[in-house]
Amino acid sequence: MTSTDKQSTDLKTIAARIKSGSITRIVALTGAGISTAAGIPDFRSPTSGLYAKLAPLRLPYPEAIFTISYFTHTPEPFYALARARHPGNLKPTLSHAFLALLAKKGLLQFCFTQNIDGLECDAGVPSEKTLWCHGNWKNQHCHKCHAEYPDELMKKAVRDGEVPYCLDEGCKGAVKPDVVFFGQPLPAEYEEKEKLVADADLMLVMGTSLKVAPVSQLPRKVREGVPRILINRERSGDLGNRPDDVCILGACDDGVKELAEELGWTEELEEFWKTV
Ligand code: CNA
Repeated sequence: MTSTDKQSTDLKTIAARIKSGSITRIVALTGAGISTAAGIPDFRSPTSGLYAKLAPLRLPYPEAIFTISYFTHTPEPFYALARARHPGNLKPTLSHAFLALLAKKGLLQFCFTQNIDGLECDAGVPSEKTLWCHGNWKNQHCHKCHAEYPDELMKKAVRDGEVPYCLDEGCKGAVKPDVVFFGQPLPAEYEEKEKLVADADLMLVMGTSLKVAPVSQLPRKVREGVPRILINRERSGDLGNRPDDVCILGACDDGVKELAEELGWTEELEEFWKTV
């Protein structure tokens, strides 16, 4: 674990400001890296990430698997890998629990997640404080006629790696979970919720490569002089470029432990995690 040292702000200072009550509006932005410890591979990690496993599928380009125009005529690759992405019965990680603890303490203004696994809410982050920027796996519809599709049949399709098709004989479109594919719009609330970033007094960015727009631009909307913390295995976006940035490079759960330690919340977080 290394914290970069050329910044004017450090973790201790930020923790002290949280403890003294001068930071109360934390906005979090999370990505696949907070869920890898729960057993869900991310996209871009070099050997374990999903994009590293695509060769046998002979896709024209890696993102095709999540691109709506490709899915409409070739949905098979998506379902060939759906099971690995959606294993079910997962326990939220310490990082998810930390976000829920922030919410419980009244310190979490809002959580933008790019994840579709729902683990933030499973940990206890209130749904009214969460925006699933890229949708989620809770429901599914025919991509053509938008008819609903039963959960049980969807679970079977994912388990078997088979494409589920619309039950309307006249349609027969491929069914797609309500996740946002490349080429699809973000949820309608995104534009409005985005404004909360400018009002944040701390931004916490965790487990994301910040490669997918427009969410990747959210950290840039934080006001100058407001601290931003990155907890990730590698640098991402422009985090680390501002004097008030703190980058904790390493595993998310270790970074969260470091922050919890500075806050004096170590035991409380561990106890809280056991209850989620
Ligand atoms: P990404 O592009 O795969 O980046 C993940 C980032 O997390 C990388 O920078 C990794 O180095 C880092 N990372 C991985 N594991 C850890 C760890 N344990 N500790 C610290 N850092 C780690 O994923 P993004 O979220 O940035 O990209 C956005 C995509 C990924 C969204 O559209 C998601 O829907 C999609 N995705 C979601 C899930 C999920 O819901 N759990 C899983 C895989 C992909």
